[in-house]
Amino acid sequence: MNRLAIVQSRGFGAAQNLKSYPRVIYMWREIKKIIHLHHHFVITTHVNPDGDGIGSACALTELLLQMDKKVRFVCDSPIPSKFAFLDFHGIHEVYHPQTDYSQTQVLIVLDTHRKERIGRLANLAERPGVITLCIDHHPANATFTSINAIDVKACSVGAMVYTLYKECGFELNIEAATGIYASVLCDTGRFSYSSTNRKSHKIADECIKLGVDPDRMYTNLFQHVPLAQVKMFARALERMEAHLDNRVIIEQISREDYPHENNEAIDLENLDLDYIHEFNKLIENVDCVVLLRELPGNHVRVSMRSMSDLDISQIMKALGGGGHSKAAGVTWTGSVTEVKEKILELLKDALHVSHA
Ligand SMILES: [Mn+2]
Repeated sequence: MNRLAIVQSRGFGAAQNLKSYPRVIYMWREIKKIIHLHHHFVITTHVNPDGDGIGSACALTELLLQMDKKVRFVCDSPIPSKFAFLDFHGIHEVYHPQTDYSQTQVLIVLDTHRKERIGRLANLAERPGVITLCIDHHPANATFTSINAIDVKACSVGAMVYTLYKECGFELNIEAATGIYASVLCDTGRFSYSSTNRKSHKIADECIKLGVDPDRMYTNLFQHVPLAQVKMFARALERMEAHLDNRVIIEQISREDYPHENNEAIDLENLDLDYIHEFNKLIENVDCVVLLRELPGNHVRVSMRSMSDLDISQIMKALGGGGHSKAAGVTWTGSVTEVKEKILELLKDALHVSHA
């Protein structure tokens, strides 16, 4: 049985709850129809794009090119250099208000369904006559796009683009396979998260058969941690705290910990700290790890990972953030101490711990 896609038409508001829809409505058909009927496409993904957003955009670009469509990949962020190899046609552009997007007929949003996550691409989404599609795997209560394929069971959006490829009757080329493989590898934590399923391995198998080199992909995507950042992590580890019967680990990166090598300005907000969470997953018998990172301007970036059945998306939602059940976050305005207390309070309830 085909599993997929929650699709609804424009006008769907927060008043109606997506969850009240049958969990899975098979609606690639609608998306295929829109693709067939139009010619000028803009693909986008969330700001600070990750391997899934970029990998799935890369694969979708290939599909649309195979269908003789005009494709632009426009983001409100640059592509991190480690992902640049996925932009096979050099088509990625950072959104610019002076650029002419008037030919755009369809905007396809990948790996998010939230308007505020696509930055200034929201201007394009609001343009009269532009049809908006969304392909995403984050739990959604409402969307701003007209037609949505949302599959919370999909291991990555790249895996959903893989399905769309098959639905459209096209075979993956090596470029599409590379994008899809990258998306699956990144969003499954290299086949280790709970999102990893048979399909992720099946897709990987097909990509490798088409020529994707797993060793090279690993090197390209993951071997990028500067020594200065490892030293920063070492300082965070030194002041690591265990709370709630050692079930909760809290790590904190203070402003003075940030590396300042070559006096280069670092993009503190977008530091890639996945390697820290990869390390944290090795810790025995904990329910979750909370990484708190001081940002300029009285902000704290909170990123949480759950190692048990604990659904941390609820915790982050309570603080105004969001995410998946096992990986979620929020940018908090206030002090580290304040947000730490709030999180511990929420976790105490969630974990049914009677004492702190
Ligand atoms: Mn994703």
